[in-house]
Amino acid sequence: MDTQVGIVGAGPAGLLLSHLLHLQGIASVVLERRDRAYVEHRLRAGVLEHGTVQTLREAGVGFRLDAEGMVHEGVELRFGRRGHRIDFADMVGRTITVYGQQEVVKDLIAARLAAGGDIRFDIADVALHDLDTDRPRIGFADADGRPGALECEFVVGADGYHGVSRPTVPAAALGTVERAYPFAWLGILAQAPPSSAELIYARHERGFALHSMRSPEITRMYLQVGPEEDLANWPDDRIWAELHSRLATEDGFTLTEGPLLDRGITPMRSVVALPMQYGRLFLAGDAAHIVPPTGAKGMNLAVADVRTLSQALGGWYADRRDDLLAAYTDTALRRVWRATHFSWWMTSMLHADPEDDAFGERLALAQLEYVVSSRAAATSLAENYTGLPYPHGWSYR
Ligand code: FAS
Ligand code: PHB
Repeated sequence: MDTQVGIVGAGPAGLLLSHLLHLQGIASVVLERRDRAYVEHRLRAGVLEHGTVQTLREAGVGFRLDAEGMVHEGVELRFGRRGHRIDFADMVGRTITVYGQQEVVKDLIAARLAAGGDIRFDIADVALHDLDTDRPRIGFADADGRPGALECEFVVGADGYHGVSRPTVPAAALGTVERAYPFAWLGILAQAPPSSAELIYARHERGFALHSMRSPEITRMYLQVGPEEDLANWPDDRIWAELHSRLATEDGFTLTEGPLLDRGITPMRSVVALPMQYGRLFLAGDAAHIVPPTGAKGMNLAVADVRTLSQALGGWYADRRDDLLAAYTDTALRRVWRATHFSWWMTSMLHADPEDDAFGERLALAQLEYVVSSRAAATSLAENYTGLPYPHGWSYR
């Protein structure tokens, strides 16, 4: 046997799992198709739930996060050209931290390599074999194109929505439930100081806009666009004009512009794989589920999956327990479906649905009015957005 756990994918899910297994004395190898620079600079999520921050701290990889992350005690919902703050700290006593996903990836790679971890970049042609036996195998070509294979005891597919793991499972053994949303997000990264201390989620008749950030010098923003929108249709001045329009308020909110450092369009979809395991293969993170980014849940769900899976694998290696492994899908999906519903709810409330009628528009506005005028409704948003508490008794040691 070459290693105990073979992990496909060096994103947050694969890297955190490898680290949590290492803390339990369990060996793993991470196989990543891209190079290190790519995965450490790929622009993705920006908001860490309360529990994600705690998990990274407890696992000893939260030092830079604590030094550089921006702790936020609330967010603003903006509609009808007026802002309404949802105060997380007051309502649920929890916060979020703004810290780019690529920074989490850098911290995890550094921790694994410092501990002598085995992360192999530029790996091609990954293929999974014998998943329904107790000696699953991963075939691949290494960075020099030489054929290789890893014989493991478990394989974890942490290779994202477009990875090879989920499609390897026989169709009869795994299905997906999906929802495609009739819009996408155009995201930009601007060299400009944020125009607000906290995130602003804005509903506007022209479409949704989100003001976020990465540092006191870098603003991250998004615009709702059509599902098939072409980035070529969006020169800088059109992007800024649309952001100004959708974020404008009666009291004269001003948006600071700056050179664009990055731009991209992300489709909006929800997908959940059922089940999240097959034989000795376990799926974690985007390989198992995708949520629209409106609820800032994608990366946080990946962390939650890995907390559950690392504890289940730890139980197997420590006491040959297989109950936690057998329960992985059910345990993970409780949180996945809660986050999927919340992401759908936030998306429906804040986006101008082109397929909706005037009735639908009024329903969304009524929901927004209720959330900003009812402590009970605002508390529900706060507890979901900051992340529901994890089940008690988790430990990776
Ligand atoms: P990832 O996709 O991060 O990592 C999978 C890794 O597997 C990648 O490094 C990939 O290169 C590798 N891989 C794939 N196939 C492979 C193969 N065959 N062999 C070897 N390696 C392979 N979430 C939010 O919460 N907020 C956001 O704003 C947000 N924005 C996003 C923008 C974009 C463009 C995308 C695609 C996603 C966004 N997400 C966002 C969701 C995102 O953050 C994911 O939830 C998060 O990356 C999940 O982490 P992983 O499951 O580790 O998957
Ligand atoms: C981000 O900062 O990238 C971000 C924040 C909140 C979201 C989505 C993305 O809901």
